[in-house]
Amino acid sequence: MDRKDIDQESKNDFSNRVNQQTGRTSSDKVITAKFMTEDQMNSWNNGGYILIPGFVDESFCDDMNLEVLDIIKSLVPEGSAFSHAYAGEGHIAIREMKPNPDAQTIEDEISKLFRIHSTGIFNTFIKNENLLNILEDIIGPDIDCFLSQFIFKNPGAWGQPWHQDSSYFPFDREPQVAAWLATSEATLENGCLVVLPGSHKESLHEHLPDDREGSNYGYTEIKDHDFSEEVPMTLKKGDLLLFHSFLMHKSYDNKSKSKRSAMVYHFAETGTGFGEIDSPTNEWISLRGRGLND
Ligand SMILES: O=C(O)CCC(=O)C(=O)O
Repeated sequence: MDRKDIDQESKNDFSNRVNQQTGRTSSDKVITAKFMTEDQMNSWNNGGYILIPGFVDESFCDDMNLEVLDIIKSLVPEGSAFSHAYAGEGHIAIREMKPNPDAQTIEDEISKLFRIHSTGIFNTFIKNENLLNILEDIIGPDIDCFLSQFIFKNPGAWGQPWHQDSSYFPFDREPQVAAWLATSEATLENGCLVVLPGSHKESLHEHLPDDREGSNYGYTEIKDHDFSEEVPMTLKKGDLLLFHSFLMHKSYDNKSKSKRSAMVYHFAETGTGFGEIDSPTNEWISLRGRGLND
């Protein structure tokens, strides 16, 4: 499929589906915490996110950045025909809709690689006990990881507009929790994440298609809100940001000359209902609690 074929109509269809959930609300509070610090609990309850500096070593991030290249190279062998998406061995890679003019290799053209949390180092990360402890305080004792994506954010790549992740998750309970691991430094210039603290207490807003010509398929945007209180999350390599699936967030464009990479996971309570058809990018893996005995 050519880049031009992801047209306005398919973007409108996507946003219509997303908006069937407009108005849904979620609980915002952790009342008793077994593992979180008081500061973490306040940050979650008031802001909708928790920042954990230096959660993993830089070398762990370097290993992730290398392992992701192996997957891309096996998914897209040299000389492969152009495609908007590549799928194989359970993984799905999506090309950047706005091409990087300096691209030399296929990974310079890839936007995101989905469904890698059952593999290698990406699977090791989600078994981290410190991570699971905090998730237990938020989600409860039965925890699944259902979605993962490595975001390459190549030079020139556009940021993702303001959105709430739950607009992508038509589930029967909430919240879900995102874990956004900076595998490179994330700066104002290279496209760090930006959050609107406290917005997780609001309902799901209407998400309209991202109207920038050449924006990635699946990008939608909240337009009925004041974002003047936005807070950029400039992170060092190895820092982890956990956030509520109703938190409004976006990311800046990458105006730098290097990649701004991140490994992003989403967690939910085991047994969460996803309706009749689950998204092809989801894969439910139990990590703690009753799902381990099924
Ligand atoms: O990392 C980015 O640039 C955007 C990520 C994001 O908004 C998301 O994963 O929901």
